[in-house]
Amino acid sequence: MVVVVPPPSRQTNLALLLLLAGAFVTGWLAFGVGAWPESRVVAVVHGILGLGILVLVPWKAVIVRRGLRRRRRHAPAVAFAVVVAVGLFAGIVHATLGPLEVSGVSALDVHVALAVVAVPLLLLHVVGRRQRPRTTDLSRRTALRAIAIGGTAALAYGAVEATTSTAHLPGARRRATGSYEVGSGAPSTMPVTQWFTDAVPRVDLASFQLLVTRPGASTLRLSHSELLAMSGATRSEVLDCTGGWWAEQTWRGVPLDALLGTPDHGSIAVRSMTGYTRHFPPHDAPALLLATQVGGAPLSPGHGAPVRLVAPGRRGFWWVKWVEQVSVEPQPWWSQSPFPLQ
Ligand code: HEM
Ligand code: HEM
Ligand SMILES: Nc1nc2c(c(=O)[nH]1)N[C@H]1C(S)=C(S)[C@@H](COP(=O)(O)O)O[C@H]1N2
Ligand SMILES: [Mo]
Repeated sequence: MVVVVPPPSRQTNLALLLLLAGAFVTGWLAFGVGAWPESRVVAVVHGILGLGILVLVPWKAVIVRRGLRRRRRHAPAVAFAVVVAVGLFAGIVHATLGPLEVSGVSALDVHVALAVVAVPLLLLHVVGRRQRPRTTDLSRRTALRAIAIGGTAALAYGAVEATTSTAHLPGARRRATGSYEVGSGAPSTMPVTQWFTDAVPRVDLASFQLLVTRPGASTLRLSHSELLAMSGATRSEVLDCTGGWWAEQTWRGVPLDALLGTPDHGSIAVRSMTGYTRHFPPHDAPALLLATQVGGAPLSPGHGAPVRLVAPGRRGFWWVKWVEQVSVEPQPWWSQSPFPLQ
C-alpha cells in the first residue's frame, strides 16, 4: 500500500500557485484553440486543474487558520479567497447547471471576469508570503503526492461529468467548448453580443461601400446591392461565442477568395466600421465568407448588417460584424493581440 504523507504548508501553497496558473492559461487556451471538438481536451484539463484547487482545501484550511491568527492585514487575502471561491463556483455552475444568465451576464462571464480580478489579488497575496521551492521538493514523496492530488482531481472531474449526465442536467448538452445551443436556425432568437466595449453602429445602406484592398491591383468599392447580387454561396456554420452559447445558421454571402484570391504572404485584415479588426492567415481565404444574409433574410443590425464575416471553426470573436474593409496586410496574423481589445 502506498501511504501519501500530507504535504507541508509550503508545498500546498506552491501547488495552489501551479494549479491557479495552469487553470488561467488553459482557460484562455480554450478560448483560443477554436470551436473544433478537439478543444474538449483543453476544457477537460482546465476543469481538472480547477477542481484540483478544491482537493487542496483541507490542507489550505489549516494554513488559513494559522495565518488568520497572525497580526497582519487580512482583508486582501480574504478578498482573494472570496474571488477564487465564487469564480470556481461560477465555472462549475456553467458546466453543470447550464447557461444561467442574469441581465445579460452569464455564469461563464462571471467566471472569466473573476479569474482576471484574481490575478492582482494573487500577486498581492504571494508578495508578502514568499514560498521558495527547494531541491528536496523533487522527491519520490512529492511525486506521489502530486499523483494523488492529480488523481483525486481527475476522479472529481469524472464524478461531476457522470452526475451531470445521469441526472440529465443541462451540462450534458454542452458542446466541446462548454457552450450551450441557443437559436439555431432562428437568427432572430440568437443573442446579439459584442466582445468587450463595441456597440451596434447606425449604418446608411444606400451610401454603404465595402472596400476591398488587393495587393498590386486597384481598390474595389462594392455597394450593398452589388454585394447582395454577388452573394451566391450558402454555408451552414456554427457561431460559438466565448460567452458560453452557440448557434448553427445558414449564412449566405461572398466567399472572401472571390474578392481577394488567396494571398501568398502577410495576413488578411477584416475591419469593422467600428474599428474592431481581426487578421487571418492567408490560406483561410477560401473558408471565410462575407455574409449578407442569414436564414434566408438580410442580416439584422445587431448581427452585423450590411455584411459580417463567417469564420468556420473559429470562436465568435473572429466573426467581425459591420465589415467595412478587407485587405492584405504585410504583418503576419499571429502578431496581433490573441484577443480583441475592444
Ligand atoms: C486558492 C488560492 C489561495 C487562497 C484562496 C488563499 C487564501 C489565504 C488566506 C485566506 C490566508 C489567511 C489570511 C492571511 O494570511 O492573511 C492565507 C494565508 C497564506 N497563504 Fe494563501 N491562498 C491561496 C494561495 C496561496 C499561494 C499560491 C501562496 C504562495 C505561493 C499562499 C501563501 C500563503 C501563506 C504563506 C499564508 C500565511 C500562513 C501563515 O502566516 O501562517 N497562498 N491564504
Ligand atoms: C485561475 C482561474 C480559473 C479556475 C480556477 C478555473 C476553474 C474552472 C472549473 C473548476 C470549471 C468547471 C469544470 C467542470 O466542472 O467541467 C471551469 C470551467 C470553465 N472555465 Fe475556468 N477557471 C479559471 C479561469 C478561466 C479562464 C481565464 C477562462 C477563459 C478565458 C475559463 C474558461 C472556462 C470555460 C469555458 C469553462 C467551461 C468548460 C466546460 O464547460 O467544460 N476559466 N473553470
Ligand atoms: N465589430 C465587431 N464584431 C464582432 C464583435 C464585436 O464586438 N465587434 N463581437 C464578436 C463576438 S465576441 C461574437 S460572439 C459575435 C456575435 O455575433 P452576433 O451578435 O451576431 O451573435 O460577433 C463578433 N463580431
Ligand atoms: Mo463572443
